[in-house]
Amino acid sequence: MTNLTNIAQHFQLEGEIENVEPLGEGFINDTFIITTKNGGPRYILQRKNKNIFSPIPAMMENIQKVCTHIKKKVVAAGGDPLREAMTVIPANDGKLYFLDDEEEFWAVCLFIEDTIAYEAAETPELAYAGGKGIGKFQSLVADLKEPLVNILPGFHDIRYRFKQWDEVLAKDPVGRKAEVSKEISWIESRKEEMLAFWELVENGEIPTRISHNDTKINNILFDKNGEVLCVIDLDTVLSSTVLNDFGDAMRFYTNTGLEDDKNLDNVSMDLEIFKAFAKGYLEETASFLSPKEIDYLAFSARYITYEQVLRFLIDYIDGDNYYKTKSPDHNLVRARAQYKLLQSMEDQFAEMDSFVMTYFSELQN
Ligand code: GN1
Ligand code: MG
Repeated sequence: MTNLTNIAQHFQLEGEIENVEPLGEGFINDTFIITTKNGGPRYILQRKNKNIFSPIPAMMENIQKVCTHIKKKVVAAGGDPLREAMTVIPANDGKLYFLDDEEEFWAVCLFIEDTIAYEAAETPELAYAGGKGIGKFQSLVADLKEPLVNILPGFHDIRYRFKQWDEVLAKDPVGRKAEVSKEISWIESRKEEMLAFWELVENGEIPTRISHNDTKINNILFDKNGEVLCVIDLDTVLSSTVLNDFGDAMRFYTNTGLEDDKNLDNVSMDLEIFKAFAKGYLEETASFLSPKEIDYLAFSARYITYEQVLRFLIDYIDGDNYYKTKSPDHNLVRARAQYKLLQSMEDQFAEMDSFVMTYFSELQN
């Protein structure tokens, strides 16, 4: 077994290590918290998933570029750069990661104390604050001109996902395809409208900007007054469309049930939460988003939720190689629950869209 203290010792930590313990249940990386003796700083240690993010050193450079850029702005605004931005802690050799004997990549960042991370957007107020947080993150990085390396080719690119889809269906490696014919038809019947949207990104009608790409609510730290302090988990920062961030947040925030709810009656889209997040988000971004981005803002919720149904189904048919799962049908349960959410978004789409359009024009006046 990996000796976590030994791994942690390879980083430039302040103080002596007291212990290293598991933290949270990410689907992709393994996360630990390092405590140092005599009340010294705490740190987050992560084993980064090299099968997904590739190459890890470039991912860490991307993260560092974004953090450095945000820190400069926080300082200029009189804020605290150690609390309002993530701080990457380099290894003893100055690299942003440590490669162990088993060829696993590890990285450390400072743990920000006295913050709250929510698991669900329980109130419109919280959703509004979350919308402001993601909007502000996007506006802080909007003028970051240094290019980021694309360490996740095709991440929210539906054309790429359809390629994976066709391949996995053709192979059917574990014989699960026959039992999911209904689910396959959910995907096939919406293919064209999803590709039509993505074409606008491909041909530049929807611009490419720096986006976070994993905007669930627990990737934002709030302070004790309910204000957004800092956006974390920057593994997926990419140059893509910022609509990914709005859409992914809506997939997460508005769900009245769980991402893997077995009881589909629990799952639907909460329109009030949608409106509250959209309000906060637009207040921070209306000044720089293009008309086309506004046109497709509400649709992005459907796009990302559809993509998530597709990704869970691909992984199910593939035999569960991507997401961590807790039962053999976990990915299928997730796909069904996300599909229920997608249907609820489709049913309420006219209201979602008209809210975005109306609030955006109010902000223009
Ligand atoms: C993964 O590991 P986590 O929970 O941060 C995934 C997201 C999915 C999410 C589903 C790199 O994020 O894209 O939306 O699971 N991240 C990656 O909950 O694939
Ligand atoms: Mg993540």
